[in-house]
Amino acid sequence: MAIRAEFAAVRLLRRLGAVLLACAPLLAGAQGYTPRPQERAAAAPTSVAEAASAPLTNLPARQRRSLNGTWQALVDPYADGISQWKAIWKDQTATGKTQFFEYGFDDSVTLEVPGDFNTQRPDLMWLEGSVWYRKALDYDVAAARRAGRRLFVHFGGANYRADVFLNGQKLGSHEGGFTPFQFEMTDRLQQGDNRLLVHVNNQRRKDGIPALGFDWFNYGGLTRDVDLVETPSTYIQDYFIQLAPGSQRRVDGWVKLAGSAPGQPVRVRIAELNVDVRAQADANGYAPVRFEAPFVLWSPAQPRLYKVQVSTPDDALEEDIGFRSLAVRGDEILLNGEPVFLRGVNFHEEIDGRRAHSKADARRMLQHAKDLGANFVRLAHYPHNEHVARLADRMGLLVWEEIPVYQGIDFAAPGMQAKLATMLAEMIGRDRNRAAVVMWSIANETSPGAERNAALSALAQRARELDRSRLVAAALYAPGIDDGHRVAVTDPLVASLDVVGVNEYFGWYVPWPVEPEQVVWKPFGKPLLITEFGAEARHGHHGADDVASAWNEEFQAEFYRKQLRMLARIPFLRGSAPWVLMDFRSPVRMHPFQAGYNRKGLLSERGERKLAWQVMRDYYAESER
Ligand code: GCB
Repeated sequence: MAIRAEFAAVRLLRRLGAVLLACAPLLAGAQGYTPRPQERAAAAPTSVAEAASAPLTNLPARQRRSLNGTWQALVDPYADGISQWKAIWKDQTATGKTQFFEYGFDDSVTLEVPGDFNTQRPDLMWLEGSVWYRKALDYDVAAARRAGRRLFVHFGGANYRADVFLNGQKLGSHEGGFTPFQFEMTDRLQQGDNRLLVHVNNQRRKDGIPALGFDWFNYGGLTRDVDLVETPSTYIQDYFIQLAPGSQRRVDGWVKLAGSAPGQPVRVRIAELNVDVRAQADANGYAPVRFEAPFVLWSPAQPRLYKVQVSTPDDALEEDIGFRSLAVRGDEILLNGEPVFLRGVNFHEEIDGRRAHSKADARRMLQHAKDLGANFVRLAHYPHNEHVARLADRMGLLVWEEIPVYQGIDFAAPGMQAKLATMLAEMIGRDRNRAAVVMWSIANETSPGAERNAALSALAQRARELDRSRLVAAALYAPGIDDGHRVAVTDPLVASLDVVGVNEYFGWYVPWPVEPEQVVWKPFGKPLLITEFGAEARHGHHGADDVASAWNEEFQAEFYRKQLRMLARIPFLRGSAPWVLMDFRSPVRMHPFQAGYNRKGLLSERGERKLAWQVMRDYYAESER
């Protein structure tokens, strides 16, 4: 009911666009924040404290043991094992005659990790609740300790809340389904057999991010890679090696060390460019890294990456990193100093009717985007797994990454601002060295109001403090119509953004106010991306192109032609991203033609092309010329 109510509200909001438009100035509570260039230059780099709370960067380069594979699993429908009035479930087997436990892992079912639990077993398909995972772990911890090594368990993501226990002791908890987290195990691991227990709960929550209603499948479980990572006692925890804003040659970054003696020398090398820079970490482990080099700049046409080596006397990591500059000039987006048009597409982290999680999955999705002629992808509506950004770096696709601040967020909930900030920091922390990532999006379709305006403008500012080298964006609700044909974007959040995304559904949720070419978009002095537009069609259904309710491909293709007629007449349009690349599961789409899928895909969920695919493909081929 809650979801339906939310979606009904959203649809109503769309219909009331014009009314909202008129009220927007009244709804605007906080003033937005637009940093002047000099403020940007002066903004301090990421503080040590934030870097210290971030998980280990560059996991692939580290000494690690994958904990992926088959885990034992117990479904706990009443969340009994984590209830406050009972003992927390432990991995135990009765030893005496009078001892018994009313749960047990020994003969439990199994689940593959990474992977959502819903689609691995038919009885879990609609589960929104608790599942416990168990993994036995045999590690030579004595040798690691002798060598002064530290051991962490690292999760790429677990939806939505996770509680992690090792040998019956709690390591910690994490909230948020789409960002990485880790716990140290150095002193808790035993020589020989160890038991890792992870309780994962994917119940939707009013104070969650996202909250109760969203238009995608709520896949639960250990959806991403799990690793045991070994580091030296003083280790490279994180680094940021990207060009300084406004420069195409100068890197202005830092390396952050953590551990017992963080004040160590740091070295950064890029052999191909004869870069060999040394710095000294301060007592907090923070070493500024500044140098200039004649980079071949990264771009979609030439996604050039350099092997960057970061080392200390104890630790060494290598990573392929690209360098490119990004700026906004008036209503233009500049990539390496040149105006760029973003030929984009949206997609969810879903493939073959399950949560996508592997490099192969990521490659398939990104290849579809390439085949469409895209140079840009919007990862809807949450950070996707790390493979996606890493592959985008190699394949030459610009990326919009977004935290799941989606529609009905309860901005007034206690602790919400801290939760937002943490999620943002976790997303930025993971991908800030990816040249492909050009925009951090702080929200999708949130309604203006005092609390929301204040929360999101503070979040935009936070994003800039964490990373001055990228643009801050959000996707806003469809604007209203003035004078019968003028579209005005009046959301006060615009003032806080570098790039403004607008989701509009003229011709689908709302009727065209006038003919597409008569619609006039009022300029607002910033780059505009149409971050969503789309209509539903079931692959293989054919019929008249003017009957939406028939769910046919001809209607969808005609919808696209009309949209493109409007887009061609927006002088400050800097890119578009159709909603959506592929049909995706959604429990709020239960019309018989939808059958549990949002059918706005240009491709079916099996990758079959609908007629609209070619319309969009032609448009992108044309705009590339
Ligand atoms: C939107 C949302 C997206 C939905 C889409 C739709 O505006 O941002 O998550 O799936 O509309 O299909 O209604």
